[in-house]
Amino acid sequence: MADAINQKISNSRADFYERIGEQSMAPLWEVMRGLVTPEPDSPCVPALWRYNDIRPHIMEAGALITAKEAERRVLVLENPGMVGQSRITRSLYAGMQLILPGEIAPGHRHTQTALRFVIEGSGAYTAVDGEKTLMQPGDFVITPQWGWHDHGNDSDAPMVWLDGLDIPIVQLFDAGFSEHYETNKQPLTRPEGDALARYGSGLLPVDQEMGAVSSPVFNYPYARTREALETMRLTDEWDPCHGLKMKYVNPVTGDYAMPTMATFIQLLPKGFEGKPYRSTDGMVHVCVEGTGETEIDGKVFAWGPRDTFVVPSWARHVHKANSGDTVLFGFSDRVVQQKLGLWRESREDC
Ligand code: GTQ
Repeated sequence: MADAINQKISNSRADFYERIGEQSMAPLWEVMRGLVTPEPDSPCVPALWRYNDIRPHIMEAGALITAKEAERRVLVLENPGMVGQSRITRSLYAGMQLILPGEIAPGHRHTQTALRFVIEGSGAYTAVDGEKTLMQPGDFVITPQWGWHDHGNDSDAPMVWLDGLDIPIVQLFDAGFSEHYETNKQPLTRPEGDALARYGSGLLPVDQEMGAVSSPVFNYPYARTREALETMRLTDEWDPCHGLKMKYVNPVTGDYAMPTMATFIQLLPKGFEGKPYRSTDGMVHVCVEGTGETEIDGKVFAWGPRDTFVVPSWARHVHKANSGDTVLFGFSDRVVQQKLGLWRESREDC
């Protein structure tokens, strides 16, 4: 009897859903639980890309297509939980870009913001808005939204860098525009190092306005960053979860260096054993120096120099450094979440 009644209800509901579907409507109560969750329920899974494993494929791509034909010769680091979606977390894209000696990646611009984190090679360049910067391993380089940029390699060895872009965020807003530059290379109007001297030396032009959302410093050289970490460590004050962790900032505003991606550098001293931590920003890490491991939701990922790994939103994790000092670069959408009042972290209940 009860079964028959339930069947009747279920049939009339199915019939109702079909009829309202024709009016482009749907019942919230059938999907509510997946929409408004008690805590983040991310399709992103923890993952590690060991550079030694992926490098042969990156080099193989170099033999299959030129940087010019590909426009950007990049192997996307796709999160295994979101196959086919060209993203490493729900909100961020990452890929390994290769430029061989003598190649150029032609000029273009787009509303997506990009960061480059140099993994291998030395002396290839990126030109942004009339200034060229030569890149070294560990340098963090910014391509601001809608800025013309082209890349090239006048050195005699391949260069590989990690691209981080806010492609899924721009997609979310349907706000993507792009265009090609009329020639491969843009004209250079400022000498190399101008931006760093003008904006990254504890000085600013006297009438500098607050305007731009991205930092005018577009290369944060690793040599400077590393030296800063080395001096700061002398005070011997270590965060129990993060070791010594700093954010890259826009010197004009004091905010994060880019509007959609927060970037970090972190020193874990020899033998560091972190306490558990989680936050709502899924974080992409690159190991620059040292070796260590990160336990993410109970699974251990052991990494070394040039390896990339991703910690999903709200995943409990613990960093450990092995016998040497370790430096980790990181990027996430924390800057956006903080602007929207969404960002949360927890050290206690995880
Ligand atoms: O270098 O401009 O990995 O436009 C993806 C899209 C790099 C770039 C990527 C891009 C670029």
